[in-house]
Amino acid sequence: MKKRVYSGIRATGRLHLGNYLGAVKGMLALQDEYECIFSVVDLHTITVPYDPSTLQNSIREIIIDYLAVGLDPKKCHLEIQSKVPQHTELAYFLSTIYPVSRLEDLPTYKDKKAQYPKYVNMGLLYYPVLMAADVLLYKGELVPVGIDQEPHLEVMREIARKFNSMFGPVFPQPQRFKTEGEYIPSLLGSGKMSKSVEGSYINLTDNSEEIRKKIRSVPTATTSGGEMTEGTKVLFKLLEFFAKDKTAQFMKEYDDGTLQFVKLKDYLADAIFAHLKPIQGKRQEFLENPKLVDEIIKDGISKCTVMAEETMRQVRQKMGFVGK
Ligand code: AQP
Repeated sequence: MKKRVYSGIRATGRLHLGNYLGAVKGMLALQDEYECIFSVVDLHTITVPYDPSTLQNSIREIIIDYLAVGLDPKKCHLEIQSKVPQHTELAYFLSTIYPVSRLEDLPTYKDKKAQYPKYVNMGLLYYPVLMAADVLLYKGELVPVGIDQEPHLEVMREIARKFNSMFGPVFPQPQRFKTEGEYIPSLLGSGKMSKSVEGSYINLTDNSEEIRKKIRSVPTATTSGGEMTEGTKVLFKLLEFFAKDKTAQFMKEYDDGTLQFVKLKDYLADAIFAHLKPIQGKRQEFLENPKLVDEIIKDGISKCTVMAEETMRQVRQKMGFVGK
């Protein structure tokens, strides 16, 4: 049997370069070789403030982004988390074997508490348990996600080990599949690129003007040379992904003190757009074919439900929920 891969993205906004390089690139790398399930994790979406009237559209936008970047429904299953109710059933079972104190210590929980001090809810605390259930439901062994998710992967493995030792072997020990873009910094020069931090990101759907404007606004220094500012580091990091062949030349100019930042920025902006343009073209094709998208979603959910139910049958039986 092929190893299983699981990853998901929240429907909190359009995909950005951080999601693309940190998670989606990993998904693309794995879809040829493994049995992959890629999800829009809508139940995780609602742990932060959101608008119910736009939720369904946001979910669909992520599915269309997945298809546009090249996730192929012939090679992987595309899922919407809430449409496979076994996710929440398993999460509840797993929550009964895991200590609250460990969850309170997790950096992502602390970050979100600081970001939304008036929206600290049980779902936010429970997030890593639901995420563990997401992956374990499919017995996922590889999880292509950014480095910010590593603490959640550890929780997942702890839960899997504890379950196996309490009730008997069911779950594997999932590992993070690392990509070169596992951490893409914010364009603002501090923190990570994030959908919910305005000014921090470039979306996969941005046009050339938007990209140029955003890249031009990355804070740099007035002259080049010496210790790099965080903003300059971001530019060089993005160059590595989108214009690798020019990095050495720009770096030399930087070290010589002759670099004109605006030249680097415009070069980079054009290179990013050149990379995104075909993705945007494919996106348009899927937007114009809603029936096909509906069928892909329906098919993905139906296949995932069969796999999910198979695991849940084992879990219910092991945990004493099946009579003789
Ligand atoms: N800056 C990043 N660099 C590398 N990987 C990243 N990921 C997110 N930001 C970066 C990876 O993208 C996947 C999906 O993330 P998510 O949308 O489920 O949640 P997130 O990590 O909270 O992403 P955002 O953009 O920061 O969303 P908001 O602002 O809504 O919280 C994950 O694999 C993540 O590692």
